[in-house]
This record gives sequence, C-alpha cells and structure tokens, in this order.
Amino acid sequence: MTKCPRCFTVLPSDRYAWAPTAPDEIEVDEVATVFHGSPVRSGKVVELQRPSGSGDDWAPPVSDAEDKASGPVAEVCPTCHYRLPTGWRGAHTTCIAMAGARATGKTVYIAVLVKTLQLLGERLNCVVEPATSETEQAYRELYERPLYEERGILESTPAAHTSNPYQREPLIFSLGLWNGIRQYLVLRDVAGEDLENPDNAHAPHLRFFAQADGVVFMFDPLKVESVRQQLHDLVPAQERVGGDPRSVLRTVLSIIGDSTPNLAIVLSKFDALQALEHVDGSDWSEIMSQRGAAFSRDPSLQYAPYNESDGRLLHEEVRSLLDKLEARSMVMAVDQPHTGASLHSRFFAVSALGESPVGDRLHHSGISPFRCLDPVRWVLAQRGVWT
Ligand SMILES: Nc1nc2c(ncn2[C@@H]2O[C@H](COP(=O)(O)OP(=O)(O)OP(=O)(O)O)[C@@H](O)[C@H]2O)c(=O)[nH]1
Ligand SMILES: [Mg+2]
Ligand SMILES: [Zn+2]
Repeated sequence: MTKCPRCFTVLPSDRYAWAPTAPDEIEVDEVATVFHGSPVRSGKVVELQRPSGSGDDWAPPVSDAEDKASGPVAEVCPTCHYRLPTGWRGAHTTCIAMAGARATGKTVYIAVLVKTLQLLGERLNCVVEPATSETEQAYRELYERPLYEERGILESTPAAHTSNPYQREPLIFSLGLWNGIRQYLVLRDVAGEDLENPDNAHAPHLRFFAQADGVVFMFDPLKVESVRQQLHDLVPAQERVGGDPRSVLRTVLSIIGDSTPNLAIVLSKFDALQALEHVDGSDWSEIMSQRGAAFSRDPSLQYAPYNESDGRLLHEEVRSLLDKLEARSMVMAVDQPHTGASLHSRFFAVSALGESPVGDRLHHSGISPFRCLDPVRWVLAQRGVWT
C-alpha cells in the first residue's frame, strides 16, 4: 500500500493523475491549493480512470497521459496533486506526522531522529537517505546545519499562513529494502502555533493527520510549573514556552476523528526529568534514580526486532510519570477521547539532545540522544518494517 507523501491518502489503484512538466499555460490549481494551504500554480492536471473490465493490475501507459496533456508529464497524487517521487507507486510507505504545542521539541526531534535512523539502518543493512533532492536540501538547511554544524537551537517552525512555512513539504527518506520491497518513511513537521489554534481542527491542510500511519505527539515536562521550579538551579531555563498541551491534544484528536493512526504520546526533553535525580530529598529524585526502570536505559539501537516487552514496560512507567506531572487529564484524553474513537496509543519518553541547551547554544557535551527511535520503531513495527 502506497500513500501520498503530502496528504497521506492511499493512492487509488483505479485512478492516476499527471501534471505537465513543461506546460504552455500555468493556472492556479484549486485542488493542490486546498491541501497546500496557499496558492499552488501548475499546468492542467490530467486524470485517467480504470476502464471497466480491466483487472486490478491496470496501469495506464505514460504515453496515454502525454497524449492527453500534449507533452511530457510527471505523475501526481490524484487526491492533492502532489508530484510523486519516481517509482513511488511500487514502494511501501510509512507516514508519520509530528504534533504538540510550540517548543515541545518536534523539529529538534526530527533532526536527531534521522541521524539515529541512519545508525540503526547501518546495523540492519538498510541505507537511510533522503529520497528526493528537496528533502536532502530541506533536511540539511533547516535541521542538520543549525543543530549539528552551528550547534545552536532551532527557530520556531513558522505557522502555515506565514511566508516560509517549510513544513508544508514532507520529508521523504528511503529506508532501503525490507522484505524485498522498497521502503520509504515520510515525516511531516508541524508548527505548534498551528495546532494551538483550535480553529485549525477543520483546516484542510492539516487533514493528513487523519490518514497518517503514526502521529507522534510531544509533551514538554518543562511546561509543568513544579518541575520548572525544582530544576531552577540545575538546568538553564528555556525561553520558548508553548501553549496548553491539553487543548493541542484535543485539536489533534479532533482532526484524527474516527481514523486510527498509531498515536505515540511522547514525554520529550526527558534529560530534564533525569536531572531531577539530583534534587536532594525530593520525591522526584527518588523516582528518577530507579536504576531498574525502563526509562533508565536505552535499548533502541539494538537490532531488530522492535522490543515489544520493553515498549510495554516503558508505556506503563510513562503513564505514571504523566500522573505525577499533573497530566492525568492527558492520559484520560487518550484513554477516552472526546471523539468517542478508540485509539491505538502508546506512551514514550525521549530526549533528542541528551542535555539542556545553554541559552541559544547546545550544551558543550554535545548531542546524546536517549530513546529517540522508540516511537518511530513502534510505528514501523506495526507496518511490518524493521521488525
Ligand atoms: N533539554 C532539552 N531541551 C530540548 C530538547 N529538544 C528540544 N529542546 C528545547 O526545546 C526548544 C524547542 O525545540 P523545537 O524542536 O524547536 O520545538 P518545536 O516543537 O519544533 O516548536 P515549534 O516549531 O514552535 O512548534 C529547543 O530550542 C530546545 O531548547 C531535548 O531533548 N532536551
Ligand atoms: Mg518546530
Ligand atoms: Zn496527496
């Protein structure tokens, strides 16, 4: 099953669409505009429908589309008109959308996730690399360079209505071959600002959440006042603070509706909670110094298969940590969503950086990720990839 990297809709086997690559006339493409969130201009998209009587393996020859468009064409998604990477239809895709309030760590997570996926890929003999030149450039300039080369923290992801909302374009990575099939992972970053606006529960350009294979929802423990107070002298304060995670979760669950993506609820910046171990005599110090706890070790770079029993153990531990973080209402919102849907969810704890940044610079000890792969490996495992 192959999904479109932008709208995450399954590509229908009986409908194909193409856009001319050298069009004589350019016009506003109403369909693409709705899914993109701002005007998209292109040549006229042509569609071909499976003739009745043809089998499931029907695929129109490109020459049919070229005749119809009177010139060279590139295949696009019939639903949102996104231009599909070459050979996309024969591949297997796993589509993941990031969610969470502002400054919860989504963009930093993606930057670090790609590096850790590459490490694990090496061990599994699968090359992880950008699948398109657009992804290669976007990852390098917006994620890798600011974090790994300039060693600073990242800018807030611009809201969709602003001038350079780079997150409108999906990040597409090849995961190599698995079970003899070419595998792709599609990641969509989102601006917390867009999810903090409840009106966006019905925004067409965010509809991809409902079609995702995985939604990774981040919860920032530094948003909790009592944690911030206890950490006061231990870790540098963070300037950027996001909105109410409960209302963001509500908006995300509304967009998901009765669809059933795998929902990973992730306690981000876990290094900050780990630092609480050093608050003498506090109950947090007791909790965080439990050496036997799943949250005290990181097996995520171990080879296949994904460690299901470790995942379950961590799930239970993070549930109780969320209770302790006065975030019980979030756990309840996942257990009994207001939409009445029954969700396939799991709790996780990750630290992308491993240590708190100091001002707008990374900590001098560098980046040492903790359990970053877990949520994505869990989603991949549900799809039979890297199992
Ligand atoms: N201590 C710690 N801080 C982190 C970590 N990851 C991110 N941060 C901090 O959180 C800030 C926000 O991270 P981003 O990834 O930009 O947040 P975001 O969720 O993409 O925010 P928006 O783009 O506004 O939605 C960073 O500037 C870091 O200071 C982590 O693993 N540990
Ligand atoms: Mg961001
Ligand atoms: Zn699409």
